[in-house]
Formats: sequence, structure tokens, C-alpha cells
Amino acid sequence: MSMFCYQCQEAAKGVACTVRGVCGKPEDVANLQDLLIYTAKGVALHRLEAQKHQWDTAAADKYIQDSLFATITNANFDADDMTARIQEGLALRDRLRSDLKQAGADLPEHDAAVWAEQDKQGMAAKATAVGILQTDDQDIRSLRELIVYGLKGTAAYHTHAQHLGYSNEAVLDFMSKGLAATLDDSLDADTLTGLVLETGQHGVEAMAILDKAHTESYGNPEMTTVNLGVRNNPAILISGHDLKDMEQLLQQTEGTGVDVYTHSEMLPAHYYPAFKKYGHFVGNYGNSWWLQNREFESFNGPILMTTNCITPPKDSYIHRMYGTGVTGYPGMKQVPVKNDGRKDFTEIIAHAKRLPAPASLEEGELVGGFAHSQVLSLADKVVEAVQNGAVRRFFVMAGCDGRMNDRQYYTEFARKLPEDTIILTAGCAKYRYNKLDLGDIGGIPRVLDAGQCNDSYSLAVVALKLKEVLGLDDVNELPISYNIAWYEQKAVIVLLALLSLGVKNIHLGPTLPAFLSENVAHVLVDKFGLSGIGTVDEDLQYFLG
Ligand code: FSO
Ligand code: SF4
Repeated sequence: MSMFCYQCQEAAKGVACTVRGVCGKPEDVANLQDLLIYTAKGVALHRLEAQKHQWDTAAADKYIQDSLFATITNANFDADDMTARIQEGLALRDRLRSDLKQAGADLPEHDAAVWAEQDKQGMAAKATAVGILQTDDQDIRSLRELIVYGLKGTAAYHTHAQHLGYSNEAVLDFMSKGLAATLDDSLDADTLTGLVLETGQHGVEAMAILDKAHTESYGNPEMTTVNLGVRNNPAILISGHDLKDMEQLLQQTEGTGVDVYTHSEMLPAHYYPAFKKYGHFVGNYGNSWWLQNREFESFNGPILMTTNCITPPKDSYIHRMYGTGVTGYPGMKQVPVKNDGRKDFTEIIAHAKRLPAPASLEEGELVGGFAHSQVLSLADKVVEAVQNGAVRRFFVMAGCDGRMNDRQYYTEFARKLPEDTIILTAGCAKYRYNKLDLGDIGGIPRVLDAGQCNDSYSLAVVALKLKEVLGLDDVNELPISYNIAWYEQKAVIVLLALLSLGVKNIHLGPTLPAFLSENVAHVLVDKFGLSGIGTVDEDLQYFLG
């Protein structure tokens, strides 16, 4: 077996990718990603010691967070970049180690704290010896990976918050604690299960700080109509999740004659008051991430990837792709960062001017912007609609989209939901039903889009508020059902966050994670009522009786 990765929903045969990722991740990159996580664990061991001495841990925290984020599904496919990151980590770890030694501190002795293979060949060999399968016990392996994947999602959200100048120390501390715990052979399944739940709690904190960062920087998302058509100007397409990149791109393209469109998870940028003022911020182009092969082709202009999800680009447009942050793909250019930390979009803007305007994909509009502030401003209307029976039930259908045919389930489920139900969504899962025209209930649209996957937090805020207004004791007494679609590790942290908030009976599809061992899955079923999905008709019957 040459590689082993089972971190996302599309793991081959529902088990693991062992030859090449279904996502396109080649074997060498998969193994180097394992080694990068192992290196980050070694840094974390030292960082925890440094914390005891109250040293500044910012460099270690940044390294750990970037490593977790860079190994998330579909973010970085670049072996050279992975190697450079590992080398950087080893140097950082060894500096910390020597400082700790000088201070007379305890030095961690785990192999992750001391291994040293600096050349490419040595690293490749080491990489195959530190993978997921090194943990023999299936349940321990499952729990360890559940923690690591939850931390990857947390790292992604916390990175975005930090880009806007917001940070949460407890979240950063826990990233090291959680990673170090996965190296500790003395921890049994019960202890690791407790850490999984702690991961969820810190996920809530990461999403909360990101929500604060977004809304304090750019205003509260508000009900917005987003244009789906195109204009006849050269343009840049921006995808991923980073709103700081979004802001800088809008600032630097203003007055240049170059338009800006969003793709996939960047669609919710249109909902923020701060971005609406830009006349050249035209609309959303296309659908969710996995359709990019077609849609990037017809866009004609340059594409900026701020985060995942990247699919292996075609030769016909890779020369138009630019990456930033932790993204990487061989042949994709990286946006330069100036000394003051600002991104320099000069090249991508000049590139856009040389290329034709986007080809039209569709006409029409989408309505979104129903994050907590907008929904709670409608609270009276919503509560009245629930109390007088106009709204029978809400369905949280947040999460991710993916390329497998079985995700048609979500389109059909949305279509077949009775007309007195409302869908609450966030993340790219919405593209399975957000263009269906499902109508409204007394002026409240039947699909309420809160925003990106991280804005799933908004849905929890709304649920907790409704519980309060309706005078209920338990969030599970609300007329809300959870039918969530997952794909990558940000959805893992959203799930763990919901569990830590006490939400029960979540249905997760299209398949349950391959990394849940039978026993770990049983715990989640028994304790939280987690379940997979059935057929649309069975599930509608289950939810609505
Ligand atoms: Fe989608 Fe990709 Fe946002 Fe994910 S674009 S799948 S959960 O990265 O992050 O929802
Ligand atoms: Fe396979 Fe998903 Fe891992 Fe890619 S990220 S190699 S598709 S399990």
C-alpha cells in the first residue's frame, strides 16, 4: 500500500484512498501531508513545554495552524511546498528544543520530537512510516483521526479570524494539546472520546471568533439578491472562504475596469454591507467547487483560490489560476505578499485585462444573507409562523457539496419537502437546491442561506435564540431537524461543534465517515443519535411522520 487517506467523504470505496486520491492528491503528496502533520505534532510537544514557561508561542501556533489547514482536502497538492513546510517545521522545532534545553526544561522524547531527515529521500521514507495506519487499534486510530480532522477544520476557521486581527488563545492552546494527545499511547478510548468533545467545544469558539471577525469587519450579513448573469468586462473569479482576501481584491480592482465575481463558497461575500458598495462586484458565477473544471474554463479570466476546494486544474486554464494562503498546486502561481502583509494583486489584475469577459452560464438571481442577525430581526415573524402553524418544521441542510451522484438525494429531499417547511443552510451544500425556486412562506424564503460552512454557527445561534423565545428547556425540543451533508474536515468540526452544543439526532450523509470505526460510530449513535441517511421517502417519513 502506497498511501492511506480516509479523511473526506469521497474516500475510495468508502474505505480509504490507497493509490491516488479521488480528489487527485498523488501518493507522494498524501504521504508528505502525513509527515507534515507528524512534524506539527513534534512542534506541538515543544510548544506545550514553552507555554509552561510562559514564552511567546505565536510562531509555533502559526506553524501548527498552517500545517493543519494546508492538509485539509483540496487545499494543497504541491509536494515541493509540503517539503518546504516540513523543513521549516523541523527548524522551528529544533530552535524551540534548544531554547528549552538551555532553560533546563523537560524535553519531549517522542520520535516526533527528535526525528531528523532533511533530504527529500529521507523524508519520503520517513513519510511512509508515520501514517495513520501506524496506530494498530482501530478505535484508537479512529478517535485520534477524529481529533486531527476536527482540528484541521478549527485551524481553517481560526486562520480566517486571525487574518482579520481576531484570535482566541484557548483555541490555539487546544490545537497543540489535541495534537500531542494523538501521540500519547497511554490515553485510552474514553479519554480520547472526551478530547473529541473538547475539540467540538473549541470548534464552537473558533466559529464564534470568526463570526465576530466577519461581522465587526464587514457588517452583519443582510438579505441580499445576488446576480447570476455576467457583464461584458474582463473579470476575476474569486473562490474559497477568506474574506480578507476578498476585501483586498475588491479594493485593488476598483477603478481598473476589471469586474469581480464569486465562485462556490465565496458567494456569501455578497451578503456583507462592506462589499456591496463596490460597483464592480458583479455577482456569483457558477456553482459549487466540483464543477470548477467546466466553470473556470468558460469564465475566461483569472481565478483566485483563497482556500479549498481546488480540483486538479485542466491545462486549458491552469495558467489563469492564482493561489494564496495555504493553497498550492504545481503550476498555479502564488499571489505575492508585501512586507506589510497585504496581498499584491497587480499581476492577476493585469492578466485579467488581457483576457475576454466571462461567457454567460445562466441568468437570474439568488437570495441569501440569512445569518443570525438577519433571521433574528425577523424573529417575531418566524415565531408567529411557527405558533400559527404556517411553518411546521425547519430543516438544517448545511454542509458541503460533492461530486458523487448520490448527492442528488439532497436535491430531491429539498424538492419533496412539504411547503410548510423551511430549509436553513450554510456551506456549499446549498448548491444542490438553491436554484430550485421553492417559494416562500408569508414573505420568508423557504431556503434561508446563512453563508459559508463556517456560518453554520449562525444556525446554532438562531436555534438557541428560538429555544429561548419559545420558552423551551432543550434545543432538541425545537421543530428543527438536521439533515447535514459533509465532505471535508471543516464539516467534521461543524458536526463536532453541533454535538458539543447538545444537538441530537443529526442525520449525516451521503455516507458516514470512513474514519469512524464500528465502535466509535456506535458511541456517536448511542450518545447523540447520529445516523446516516436512507432514501428520500424513508427520511421524509421519519422526520415528518
Ligand atoms: Fe465547500 Fe470545499 Fe465550505 Fe468545504 S467549498 S466543501 S466544508 O471546502 O468548506 O463548504
Ligand atoms: Fe481520498 Fe479524500 Fe484523502 Fe483525497 S482527501 S485522498 S479523496 S480520502
